[in-house]
Parts: sequence; C-alpha cells; structure tokens
Amino acid sequence: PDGEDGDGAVVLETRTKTKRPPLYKVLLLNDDYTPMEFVVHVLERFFGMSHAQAFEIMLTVHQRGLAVVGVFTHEIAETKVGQVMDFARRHQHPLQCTMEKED
Ligand code: TYC
Repeated sequence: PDGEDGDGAVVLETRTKTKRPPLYKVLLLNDDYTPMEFVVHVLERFFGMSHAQAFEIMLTVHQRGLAVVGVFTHEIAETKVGQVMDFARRHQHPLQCTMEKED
C-alpha cells in the first residue's frame, strides 16, 4: 500500500513484500567409521533432537547416505556445521556435515 513519510508527503509504491532470508539445509553424511552412538549424541547436542528422533535420523543417514538434519539461515547453518565438524575432529571421527542453499 501507499505510505506517508512523516512530513505529509504520500510515498507511492512502498514495498509490500517482506524479505525472508535465504535458508540453508544442513546435511549429515554417512561414513563407515563414526560410531552410531556418537552421531545420535551429535544430533541431540547440536540440533536439539530427542533421543528417539536422533536415533531415527542417524539410521536414515546410515541407510540412505545422507539426510537433512535442519534448515537455518546462513549464519546459523554455518555455526552448526562448524560445531559438528569441530566436535567430530576432536573425537577423531571422520563424520562430515555440510550445508546447501534451499531452492
Ligand atoms: N555408518 C556408521 C556405522 O555403521 C554410522 C553412521 C551414521 C556414521 C550416520 C555417520 O552420519 C553418520 N558405524
């Protein structure tokens, strides 16, 4: 709709659409070495999942090769990926976590 800019002048063609930030999928990748319990722990700790939910997603990654574990803004997604990669490295597991822009 048209607006009013404070001194009485009418502003035509004001923006009506609210800008939403682009969203990014965080993906967890399967490998042959990371223990299942470690992956479950990662999903609980960094993605706020219940144990049952985390176990289910871990099995999906194990069976299908990868799964989306959350969708976030760029900054949050980057933080999650960093936290997972850092935690895995510190425990000497080859677990891989990446992010991908949503269409
Ligand atoms: N494939 C691993 C195993 O059999 C378990 C695993 C699940 C590893 C999910 C990584 O993202 C992963 N121990």
